Formats: sequence, C-alpha cells, structure tokens
Amino acid sequence: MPFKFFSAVCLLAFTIVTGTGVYGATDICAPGSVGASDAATPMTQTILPNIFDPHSPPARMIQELSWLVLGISGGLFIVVEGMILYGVIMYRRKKNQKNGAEPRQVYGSNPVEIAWTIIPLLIVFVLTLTTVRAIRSIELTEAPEGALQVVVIGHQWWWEYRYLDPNVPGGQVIVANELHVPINRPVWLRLESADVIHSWWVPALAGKMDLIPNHTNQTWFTAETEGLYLGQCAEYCGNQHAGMLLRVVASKPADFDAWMQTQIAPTVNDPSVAMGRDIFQEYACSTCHTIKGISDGQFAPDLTHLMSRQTIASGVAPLDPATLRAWINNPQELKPGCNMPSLQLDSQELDAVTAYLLTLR
Ligand code: HEC
Ligand SMILES: [Cu+2]
Repeated sequence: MPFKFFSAVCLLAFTIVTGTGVYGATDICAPGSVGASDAATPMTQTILPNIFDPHSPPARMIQELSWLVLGISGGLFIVVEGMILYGVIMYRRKKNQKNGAEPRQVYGSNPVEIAWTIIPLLIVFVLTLTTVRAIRSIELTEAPEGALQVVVIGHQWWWEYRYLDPNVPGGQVIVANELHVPINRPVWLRLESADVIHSWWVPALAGKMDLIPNHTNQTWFTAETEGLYLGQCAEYCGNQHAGMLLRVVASKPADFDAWMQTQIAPTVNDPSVAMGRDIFQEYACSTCHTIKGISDGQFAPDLTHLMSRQTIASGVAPLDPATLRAWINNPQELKPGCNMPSLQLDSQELDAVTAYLLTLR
C-alpha cells in the first residue's frame, strides 16, 4: 500500500513538473518564436504534456481510469493506515502494565477472513475490468469510420509520418517530425520502428504507445482543441532520446487541407539556387535525404517541403536561416550523437545549400 501511495505521489510530481513548462521544447519552440511557417497554420495555443488536461477521448479515458485507481488506492490507504494508527494508539503499553503482559489474543474469525478475501477480490475485479475496457477502446486494430490514417515510424532520433490517403497521387504523403491533423476527426496511427523501440506519447491526446521493430501497434485520438500539442519519446532509445520531441498541430479542417495541399505540391525548383541544389546532389546529403525529383535517400527526414515546418531535428531547434546553416555545418553541435555527420562544407557551399533549402516551401 505505501508503494501505491508512493506511485501516486510520483505521478503527481511528474505531472506538476511536465505541466508547468520545465520542458525543453516549450522554451525553444513556442509558437511565435519561430518564423518558418505562419500563414498555413496560425497557432492558437500550446498544449503542454499533462495527463490531467486531456483534449481527446483516449486521453480522457486514461485520466478517468487514473482517478478511479488513485481514488480506490487512496481509500484503501486511509482505511489500512487508519487501522494501524488505531491499533498503535489504543493498544500501546498502558502506564501500569506489567512487562510481557499481552492483550487478549483472538484466533480465527470467519467473518473477518471472508471479508478480507472478498473485498480485495472485488476491487481487483473492478480494476481489471475497467482497465481492459480502456485498453480495448484505445488500441483499435481497425481504423474508426472516416479516420485519417497515418503510419508513424520511429527513427533514432526523429519521427516519420506517412499519411495514407487514397486521394493523393501515390497514396502517401511523407513528412517528418511535425504531425498535422484536423480537429474533431479521428486520427488512427499505425506505429512502426526503423531501429530500436520508441514510444509515441502526446499526453493530452493519447496514452503511450510503443513503436517496436518488426511489429505494428495501433492507437488513435481525436484532437478537440486547435493548437500545438507537445510530447516526447517515452521509451529510452539511445543518446538523443531526450531530443526526440513530439509536435502535433491540430487545426480547422480547412487549414489542415491547405497544409495538405502544400505537401502534395511539386518540389519548388528555383533556378537562382541551382548551385546549392547541385551541392546537395553531389554531396552525401542526397543519399540520406529525399527531396522529391532530386534525391531519394530513405535514412533521414524528407526535406521536400522542409520550410513548411517550424522546427528541425525533431523539435530540438527552431527552423530559421541561421540555425539551419549552423545545423548543416555541424549537426553534432545542436544535437550531439545524432545520425547526421558534418560534411565539412566551406562557408560558400554552406551559404548555397542553406539558400537552396530555404526555397523548399
Ligand atoms: C548519413 C546520413 C545523412 C547525411 C549524409 C546528411 N544528413 Fe541531414 N539528417 C540526417 C539525419 C539522421 C537527420 C535527423 C537528425 C535528428 O533529428 O536526429 C538529418 C536532419 C537534417 C535536417 C533537419 C530536417 C528536419 O526536419 O529535422 C536537415 C535540414 C538536413 N539534415 C540537411 C542535410 C544536408 C543539407 C546535408 C548535406 C550537406 C545532409 N543533411 C546530409 C542524416 C543525414
Ligand atoms: Cu525514441
């Protein structure tokens, strides 16, 4: 029982810490602090990772279940600790009591034994049923009616999202790190991993769900409020685990459709930055990154519409020209240990490649 109390205290402490902004992403990448994309996604608010502030049915189910479990455990704690205190105070050695004199001993009471067998059984039964019911309605193996279907692939240390949309040429729109969704429409996620186990966790939307190599998991959510939802990879996955932040932008259906159009649009091909494009193709950039029509590397984030994002490196840094240049110069400085090497470009080449990437709207 003290252990349950301890867990409850830890849970509360964790929530207070994460809920009050002691959280890397909010400092660097709050809306307004970056200028990359604005028109398509006017941000209303940032919704912090807080399990007590749900904005989606699965998150609400989890919150209700947590309160039920906390309530029952709290009640048991009070009853058991109360009986212990009562015993300790009432039956402590009296003033004139002789050493060794014991109170009257009672052996075997059927009613008491039956009670303390049946009551815990009932409690466990209730907790099991409510938990199984919540799990069943959250881990949907089939997409709900009308859901937006997205495959999420965890990489060390960034997120890939593939929108499965039969209306799109090729049936897929691939983006990195920033998941855009319409509000009030179910979003069904199929979770996979390219390397190790990761865990997708945006507390205001849904519970943690692991991304496991050679295995698919499913979860879903319906964002009910417009805004930028923050989260974090929740399964230790290597040295940049903490730099694997989650960002979900939920907007009105019309804004979401406008965003989708920018992702479907053909790659911008601006002749004034041809030098940067050539460097991108000649250097190893093109073996890791895809820019549609230019390169098809599968190892790293798709850069076709890079400039429609607010951040780079999975939410670790804002996307602005200076940061982008610094990133290409030496990614290990912004995100030590990450899987992009410095290609030792000279400053002219750096300027050219940066100028090229800045045209990729
Ligand atoms: C060995 C493979 C590799 C090469 C070569 C490479 N990158 Fe990367 N790049 C990555 C990986 C992996 C990431 C994701 C890092 C992370 O977030 O942990 C990345 C991230 C990026 C990002 C940020 C994308 C985003 O949305 O977060 C940009 C921009 C980028 N690379 C540009 C370049 C350019 C320009 C070159 C060539 C000068 C290059 N990369 C060469 C692997 C590579
Ligand atoms: Cu991870």
